[in-house]
Amino acid sequence: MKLIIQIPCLNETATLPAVLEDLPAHIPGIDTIETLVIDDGSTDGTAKLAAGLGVDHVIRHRGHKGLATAFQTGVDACLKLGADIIVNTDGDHQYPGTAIPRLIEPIRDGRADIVIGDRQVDQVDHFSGRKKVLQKVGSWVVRVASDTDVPDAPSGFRAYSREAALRLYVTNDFSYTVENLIQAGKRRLTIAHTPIDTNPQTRPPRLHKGNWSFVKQQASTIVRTFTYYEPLRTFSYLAAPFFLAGLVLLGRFFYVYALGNAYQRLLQSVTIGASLVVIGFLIFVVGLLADAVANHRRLTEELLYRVRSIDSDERIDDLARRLEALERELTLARDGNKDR
Ligand SMILES: Nc1nc2c(ncn2[C@@H]2O[C@H](COP(=O)(O)OP(=O)(O)O)[C@@H](O)[C@H]2O)c(=O)[nH]1
Ligand SMILES: [Mg+2]
Repeated sequence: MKLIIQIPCLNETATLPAVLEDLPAHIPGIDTIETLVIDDGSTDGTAKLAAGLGVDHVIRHRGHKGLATAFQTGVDACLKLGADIIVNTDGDHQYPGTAIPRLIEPIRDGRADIVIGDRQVDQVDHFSGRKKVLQKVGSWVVRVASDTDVPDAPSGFRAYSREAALRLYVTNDFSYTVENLIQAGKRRLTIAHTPIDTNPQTRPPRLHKGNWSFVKQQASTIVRTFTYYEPLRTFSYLAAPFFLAGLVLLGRFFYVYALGNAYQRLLQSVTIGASLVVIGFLIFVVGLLADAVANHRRLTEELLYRVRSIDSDERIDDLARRLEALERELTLARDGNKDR
């Protein structure tokens, strides 16, 4: 079994040595452990440092593309390099490399597709009270949206089986953590979690400017991803208040009308009620359209899975190489024949 530990980095020369130092050299049941640094256009020489420190694979984005893209670049590279298990950890030394053997255990033993390192947010000393509450509420929303029971949704310390890595694909530019979880939950992958301690903070988080921007971006990712997977439910929830309010107004009118009372007073509510019912109905129709789009997405996901499986299959690379060699030999033989 081959494990590749990937570390997306943006200007991490100060902490990368400590991160690498902590990584395990041997894990029972794992034959090979390799490291991969994805340098997302750093300006401090992170890629060079990584290569100098003996990182097995270094990929460099020419410009800065963001963490979600860097993560996906890493996963695709790991698949091509033949990883059976992929671990992601951060370059700021937030997560303990020494916990990796425990993190991958459920995947190695065939009990899970994904394992999330649970920082036990309550116990992180450098998180403010407000940040802890936000993290907890956020994780709860993700649990509901993804039908899973992960305690720490935005944790970047996680392990993926090859199958899970092939199944999941990040499409937003901001955060892979939440999108991957909702995709995984909706596609019924098995997600486990394991408690981890975190290292003392080495520098403030850079990914987002404060709690508010974090909440806004995560909320947008959650709503959009959830809508991709549950369009009809989402649009039915949106349509329901309009539809119900409209029905109440119309019902009241018909009730008064049926009793033979003075209904002229209520004519206005007929107009408003009918409009609300129509609006509710139109929102529902949009939901039907979104549902059709979602069905296409499902097919596209399946295609993507198969294409990526082929694309990262070493046997196919090997075949292509042998074919090339054969072609070369044939050309040589033909040229030789011509000369004679
Ligand atoms: N590729 C990439 N990585 C980033 C970016 N910002 C942060 N990172 C990396 O993502 C990881 C987590 O970033 P960090 O600033 O610690 O955010 P935190 O998750 O809030 O602690 C680290 O390994 C960073 O080097 C970015 O814009 N692009
Ligand atoms: Mg961090």
